[in-house]
Amino acid sequence: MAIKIFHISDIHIGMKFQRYPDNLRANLIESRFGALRNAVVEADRLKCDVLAITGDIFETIKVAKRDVVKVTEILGAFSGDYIWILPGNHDYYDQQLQLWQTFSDTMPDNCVLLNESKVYSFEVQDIEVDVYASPCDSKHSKVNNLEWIKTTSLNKNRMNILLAHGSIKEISPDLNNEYFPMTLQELGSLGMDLSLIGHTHVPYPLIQETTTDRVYNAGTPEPDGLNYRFDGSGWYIELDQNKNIHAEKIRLGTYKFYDIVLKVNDQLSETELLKPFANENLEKLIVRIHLDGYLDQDHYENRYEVMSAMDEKFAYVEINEMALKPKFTQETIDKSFTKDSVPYALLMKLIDESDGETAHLAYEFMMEVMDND
Ligand SMILES: [Mn+2]
Repeated sequence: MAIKIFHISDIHIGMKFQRYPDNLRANLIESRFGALRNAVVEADRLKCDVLAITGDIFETIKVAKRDVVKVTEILGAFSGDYIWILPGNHDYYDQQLQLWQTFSDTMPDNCVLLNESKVYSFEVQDIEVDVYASPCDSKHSKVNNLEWIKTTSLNKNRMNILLAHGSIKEISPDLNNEYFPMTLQELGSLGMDLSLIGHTHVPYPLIQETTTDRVYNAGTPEPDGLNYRFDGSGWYIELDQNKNIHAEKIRLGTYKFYDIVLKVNDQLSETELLKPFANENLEKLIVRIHLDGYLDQDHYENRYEVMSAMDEKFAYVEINEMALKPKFTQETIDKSFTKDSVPYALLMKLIDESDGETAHLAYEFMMEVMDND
């Protein structure tokens, strides 16, 4: 006997993607619903008993009502026993909020809104389960919501599962400690059989499969910006009656973001530009490439032609060529300096005796000094 849980988080329905062109923006907005749909499909395929969502399903407490209804409709397709919904810091719980009223009014019967900090008891596959829910009640908090658990004694005969939302010191950027900060050590000390956490968009642990970890951060199921370089994913987790665990990361996302520096040398070609994206579906990539390096004169002159050929290959591409420079040759030196000058002698020596880059820096420096005269 085992409980099978599908764990997702941070879907951020209602994210707007303002910086992208209309067509793509609409697709990115829709892809977040798509990721939720994919999660339901995967959870059913894996015959999961529970779909656990650990916060920030919605981008904001002011999310459009039709988006809330669309979410509850998607959740309605899940055929497992329970959907556990935890409010996060972006979609925190307040009974006055239209968001959670609409959600409660339209959510499927197997859905349980974990809006109170307390133990919720369930029976799943004949296994008794205590869910320790730590929902957020605000956007920011300097303290996490785990204190009440530290003073509660766990019933070790039951399966103890924590659902919480907030940053985890060891894995999340939270410089000002304002997102319900927790630590892995603190989570470990609670003695839970399983801790399901949301907030950090990068999944934890950063491995594909494990039989030892007890703390999971779901990550986002759909990548949401250039600073996110992973696939969108969720966790499939099995817990048997002896509390043995097995978890596997399941890919859910459609789009992927790349923000990369590409070092080029002498030549710029389509093949060169596409090299970092081998094995990817280019049509679903949103890409920013910072080109850096020196190009042969003719390649430098043709760079825009090669760069613009990328436009139709990706869902979206931006190429920054600020750090791209034409390679200089002896002819360039001949043109710039007279043969008996000091710069001429120095550059010729550097070309002979150093790597190209040093000669280049010296050349640029000299041109700069001359410009300033
Ligand atoms: Mn959050």
